[in-house]
Amino acid sequence: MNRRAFLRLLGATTAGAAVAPVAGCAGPERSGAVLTSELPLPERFAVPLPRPALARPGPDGVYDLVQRVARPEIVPGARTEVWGYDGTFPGPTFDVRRGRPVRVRITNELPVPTATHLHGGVTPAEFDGYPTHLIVPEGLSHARLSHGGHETGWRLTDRTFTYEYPLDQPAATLWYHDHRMDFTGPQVYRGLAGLFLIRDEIEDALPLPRGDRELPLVICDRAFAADGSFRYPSVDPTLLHERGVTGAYHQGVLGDVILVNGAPWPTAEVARARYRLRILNASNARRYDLRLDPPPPTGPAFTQIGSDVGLLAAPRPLDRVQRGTGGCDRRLLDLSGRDARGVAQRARTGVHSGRHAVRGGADRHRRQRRPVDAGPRSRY
Ligand SMILES: [Cu+2]
Repeated sequence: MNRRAFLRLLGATTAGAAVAPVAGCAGPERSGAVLTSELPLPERFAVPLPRPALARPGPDGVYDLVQRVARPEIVPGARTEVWGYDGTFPGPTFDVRRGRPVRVRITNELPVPTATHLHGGVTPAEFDGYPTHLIVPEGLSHARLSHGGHETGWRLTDRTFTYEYPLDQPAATLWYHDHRMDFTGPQVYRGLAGLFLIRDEIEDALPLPRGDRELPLVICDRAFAADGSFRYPSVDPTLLHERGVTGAYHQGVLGDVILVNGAPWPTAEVARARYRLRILNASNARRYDLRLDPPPPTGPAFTQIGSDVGLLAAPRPLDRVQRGTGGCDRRLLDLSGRDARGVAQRARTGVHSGRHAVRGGADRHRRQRRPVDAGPRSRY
């Protein structure tokens, strides 16, 4: 095993520990509460790291995604109901180019209304996936929907809607996810999230690892019920009427199983070479502290090259990667790891304001931010 190495993500838990904000966003961070699994926890490093499928446009150039129920085997020996884009969790990865607009036709075959928001996308309001612009599945009458007391401003579309993304913005690692008013947290928890990668000529010109050396890592924690389903403390498990969570979970839900690309504590065999890691923290509330174990003897483990607004002006060496779930670029990181040996997560817990995660609604991350033009970027 001289030439190979393994990339693994550990996940021990120290419940209830408050963690200071890393940087940037205002607002207190508080701990969520841990929800424990009723299933025996899966063995660590027993399953290979999956790579999410690639989204592909149809003959008419439109990306067609159907939101539907699926029952994959996430924990070996059990079936878990997920609500996924194309029935997958995470959803298919978009790999698209700056300046080439894409259309994404979402058809909702789930039992609940949905909205899809491209996080970090510079998108016209019409296609932004506002929490109040819902795609309503067949058979669900508009009148039956609970609107949580908000009576105006709703826009309901039957069954299918085509989002148009101009992509007039620099290369960046973005993600798309459900955004339904009051139900974003539980609907993302059930699987409605995926990566959206924008590339451009500036990035093309950089000597970055590509192809197999570019690894998407969608990290999230989940808890499992005895029947294999995701455990979540919704007041109304149908997610049709009453919003909110029970008891101790108002500040966020922490699961006790760490999933990467939808697999529990997976392992990936990697070359002793640099990799580009596209990291998304898709957790409800958990923060991560990622490090190489053992740390490399010669300098920092990682080089940060970008965030969800694009590439940085210059690479930034990092010994560890801390990812939270709040606004700014806390969920997403684009980095290049050196001689990857293993990634250990000294897990800590913590939460952002909880509004986006638990209640949906007027989350602060959703506001549009103009991408920063990071200036000269050809230094590495
Ligand atoms: Cu978002």
